[in-house]
Order: sequence, then C-alpha cells, then structure tokens
Amino acid sequence: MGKTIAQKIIAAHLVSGDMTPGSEVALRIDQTLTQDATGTMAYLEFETMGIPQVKTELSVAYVDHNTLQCGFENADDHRYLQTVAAKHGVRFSRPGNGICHQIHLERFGKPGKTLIGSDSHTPTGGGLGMLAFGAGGMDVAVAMGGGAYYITMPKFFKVNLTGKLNPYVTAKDVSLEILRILSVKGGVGAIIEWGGPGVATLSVPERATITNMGAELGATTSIFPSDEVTRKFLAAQGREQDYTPLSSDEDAEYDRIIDIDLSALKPMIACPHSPDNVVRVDSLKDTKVDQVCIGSCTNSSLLDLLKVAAILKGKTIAPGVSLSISPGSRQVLTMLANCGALADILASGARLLECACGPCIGMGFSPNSQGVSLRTFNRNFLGRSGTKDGQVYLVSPETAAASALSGYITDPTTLNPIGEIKLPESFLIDDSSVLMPLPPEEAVNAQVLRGPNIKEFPQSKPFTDTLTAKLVLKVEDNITTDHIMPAGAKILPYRSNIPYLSKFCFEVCDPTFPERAKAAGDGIIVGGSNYGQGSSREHAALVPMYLGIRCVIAKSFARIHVANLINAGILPLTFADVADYDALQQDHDLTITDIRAGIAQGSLTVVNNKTGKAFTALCNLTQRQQDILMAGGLLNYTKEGGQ
Ligand code: MIC
Ligand code: SF4
Repeated sequence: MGKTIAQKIIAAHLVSGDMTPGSEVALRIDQTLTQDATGTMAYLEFETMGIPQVKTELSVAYVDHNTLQCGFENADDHRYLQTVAAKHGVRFSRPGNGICHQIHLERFGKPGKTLIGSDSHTPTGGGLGMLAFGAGGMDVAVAMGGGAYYITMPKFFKVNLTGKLNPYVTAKDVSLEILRILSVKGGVGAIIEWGGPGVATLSVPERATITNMGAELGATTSIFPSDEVTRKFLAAQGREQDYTPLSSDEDAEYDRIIDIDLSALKPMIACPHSPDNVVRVDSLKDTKVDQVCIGSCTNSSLLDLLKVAAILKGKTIAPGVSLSISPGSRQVLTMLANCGALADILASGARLLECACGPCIGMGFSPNSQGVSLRTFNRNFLGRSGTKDGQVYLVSPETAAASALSGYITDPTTLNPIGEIKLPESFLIDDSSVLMPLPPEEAVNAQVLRGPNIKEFPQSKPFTDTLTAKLVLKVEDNITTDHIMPAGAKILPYRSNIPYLSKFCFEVCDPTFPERAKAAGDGIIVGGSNYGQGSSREHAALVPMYLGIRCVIAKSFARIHVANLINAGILPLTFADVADYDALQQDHDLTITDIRAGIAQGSLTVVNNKTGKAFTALCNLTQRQQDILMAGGLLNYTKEGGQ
C-alpha cells in the first residue's frame, strides 16, 4: 500500500512504535521552536535536565508574544531567554523581528523535516511540507535534549482541491470553509493532507495560512506537498538547497476525503466566539464595524499585506473604524516599506503595530465595550481580545481591508479589481536579528540571567492507589485553554510565575475557582467534549496542578492539552457513558480506587460519595504515560531515569 506524505516523514523519523492507527510512535525531532510566553518554562525545564548543548539540527527561541514592557517582567524574561539560548546552542530571534511561525517559514523550515514548537500554530510549517506539531513546553525541552516526541498514530484525511480561487477569495476563506465543514473537533486524531490539482495554484504563504488554521480543527497537524511552488519560494528566500520534493503515493489510502472546489468558494467569516461559527461574508453585510486588525501568524505575510495595501491605496478608512496592521516579520515590514506599500497603508489612516502577535493574544488593541472587531487572526474565543463583551469575527485580509474602508462588514468581491499580486522573485534577506549561540567552549562559563519574575517550578505529587477529591468545577463542551488560563497584557508577563498566574485560572468561567480549589486540597474538574482546545500552553495544566487539581474527567480532550495534563501529573479520564456527566454536580466528593491497576486496564471506578453511585471512567494510556502519571509528571519521571 502506498504512503501519505506524513506517513513517509514519520517512517523516516521513527524511533520506536508501530505505525498502526491508535498506537503510540516515538519520532526523532529535527527542529524545535519556542516563543517567549511558553519558552521561559520550556528552558527552565530544559535546564533541569543538565544537558549542555541542544541535540537537534536547529532550535530557535523567538520573542513575539510578550513584547509590551510595562514593567520589568517581560524585559527580564527576554534577557533570560537570550542568555539561556546563547548558552545551550539555541538561536535567538530578537523582539521586533516578528512572529515565530512567519519567520520560521521564511528562514528555517525545510520540507521533509520534523519540527515541534511550544505553540499550537507550529503546523504552519506544513505549508512547506514539514511535519510540524504544536506541543507542551516540556515535550519541547525533551526534544531539545535529544529525546523523542511521542504521538498517537493518527488517521489520515485528504482535502482534494480543484479549481482556482477567484479574485478576492483567499486561503483564509479555504480555512474557514474547512472549519465550517469539520468544526473545531473535526480534525481531532487526524493529520490533514492538502492535495489535488488546486494545490499548484496556491503559494507557500497561502498554504501556510491553511496549515496554521488546521490547529483550530483540532488536527494533529496539516501538511502540503513540496513541489515546484515550494522550490521557488525557498529559492526566493535564498535557500534553494533546502528544497526536497515530497508527495503522497498514487495509491495512498485515507480515512476520509473531502472535496473543495476553490472556484466555487465565496469570502467567509467566523462569528463570535468560535472559529467554526462560519457563514458567508455577504450574509452580514449591514453589520457596523468598530475595529479591524490585520496581522497574526495566519495572515501577516508580504503577499497578504501587499493585497491590503492595494485595496487601501488612495482611500481613507471609515471614521468609526480603528485599523491596525502588524506585519509578520521584519522582512515583511522592510519590503513593504521599500516598495511604497507601507505608505499606502499608513495614508489610509491605519495604525502600525510592532511585528509581533499583538492584539491576537490581547497584547494591546482590545476593542471598545461590545465593539465589533474584524480580525485576520485564527481564534475568537470569548475574552481573548481583552474585552470580555467584544464581538470578534475572523476574516481574510481582503475582507478586513474592504470593511475598514466602508465601516461595515463588506464582501471584498464587490470592490474594483486590484489585479494579480505575486510574490517577489527574491526576498530581502537580513538575518541579523537572529543571534547565533555561543561556541560550546565559551558557553560553559556563560551566565544565564534570571529576573525576580522567574519563580520556582511547581512540584506535582505522585499518585497513591486511592484518590478522594472534591469536584471543584464543572464546565461545558469546547472549553479552551483561554478559559482555563487566560492570556492578555495583564497576565501574560507572569508565565514564569505560576503562583501569581493561579489567581486568574478559569477567571472567565468562575472567578471563585482558584480560592475554592485551594481550599479543597485535592480537586477534580469535570468537562464536556474537546476539553482544552486551542493553545499549547502547559500553564493550563501546571496552574490547575498547583491549585491541587489531580484529575480531569471529560467527555473528550484536545490532543496537546491531554499530553500537558499527563506531563503535569494530572489524571485525564473520559466518561464511559456520557450520561454520567449529567449526574455530577459541583462540590460532590468523588473517590477513585485502584488507580494503578485501573490505568493499566484502561478503566477506573469513580464513586460519587454524595449519591453513593459509581460510574466507569476510561483512560487509554501507553505504559510510558502510565509511568509518567504514577511518578507525578514528566519532570519527576525524567529525574527518575525514565526515557
Ligand atoms: C495562542 O495563540 O493561543 C498562543 C498564545 O500562541 C498559544 C501559546 C501560549 O499560550 O503561549 C498557542 O497557540 O499555543
Ligand atoms: Fe501569536 Fe496569535 Fe499566532 Fe498565537 S495565534 S502565535 S498569539 S499570532
């Protein structure tokens, strides 16, 4: 039987395991990336491993999330990241150089290589034919130390693209269309391969927009073939030598095939508060807009911003609209400036923000009360913008620009044509903002600078055989990591300070949670389906662990979050019968017995001490995961000599 693209890369990187769906495989990781909001924790974890130099082919530490410096916290963290990277063989991308995924695509990604990153949008690299996964910081630390990355062998979906996008219909609309079809749970347990004759019509940045938003489908990752378009992109970035062709075999088999005719697509929009709440843009055409934000790792490439500039050129944005532009990288910003497109954008009345995540993670530019904000980003979860009652919609750069001009949600296909905008034959190359690490002989004596914001790593407890704990919180379906551990300008600077962060845990759902969890001693959370979707932040597991949470029982979990729970030593269980969810209430006391034997068999009995009733909870864990849990988390397990 022929192989899919991902199966070929997995086979070439297989350390152990067998490639049948559902079984665990260990993969050799060629490249890693971290960003600052998850990176501080990842390097603190790496340091505990006592390995002098990273063992990957390439590791890069980016600073792109915490770039507002309203006090010493972020600046101290940047200094820590710069010095720890220099000491251990990691390249350091300075603040202002751009968003990790955009720069990695431009300067470092290589077809056929494996990449893990402590950020859920690491699959952006799939646009170049990389097998790229979002992971928790601890998994990235282990990979930097030369350890394998473990995934459950997924299913394989293929999206077969035919036709060609019409003017003003974009890769973002393809992403929104697939979210409409599959929902935020539809990709769980699957790698999505994009293929078919339509692929050749999409540039690498467009492909990267699509693989980036595969994260919102819950997919393990997404990948495109590496072809002539890939070769040309790499050549234009001055690195044709990094090109390798890659495609699936003719007779490769897929668990599901979805057809999308690019020619038939219309501009799409995701409505508040979920990326799969998708309708056609023209169906919302009279909605007044307060704010428009163009940028983020989904849509801040040169191609995106050249199109925006062409739409805005010679025009002025509506008086009621505030428009921000955050270019994805210094390369994008400099090239926009050099060709005059930046002047067209600014002359329209736009505000230029730093090359960073910015408003996407609530780092400034929050909308006004009940404000309608159109964003070219990938997530519109409740409260993420920093304004709890903000109404955030996700759109393409073209829809964003058209709406900024009219002041209302506007279908860009109603505008006059701007003509075809192509990528340049060569990009401007200047890697001076990526600092090289110290040579190993100098690194030995180099000092790592730590500020007072960096607090000790919380200790998790190993399991005994019985757990009695209070059901401290019961939540609904699709709880995101933004609910569990919010981000934003006020909280994000404390990502290396778990005690401080813990005050905000579940703030959007129930601000009394932290106090109640602490008072309970040992606690349990009950969740609906797709619990923990969204970000890769391990803080969404470490902070509940710090507050005493020992177990989460949910209808189902998101992939990265369940791995983070195990790494933090929190027992993840699913309901054998989802009807048992209904019978549980906050404040019930639950007892789980025979934990070691139960997790080995994959099924445990949970007794509700309030009602006296028992129910079955399941956990499908590999031997390694069971050992990690019993040890009280990955760090304890690694210290005890586990691999
Ligand atoms: C996000 O988009 O939610 C983030 C912020 O980039 C996160 C990482 C984080 O929480 O630091 C992600 O996607 O993993
Ligand atoms: Fe940054 Fe937003 Fe991308 Fe996350 S989704 S990496 S916050 S730009």
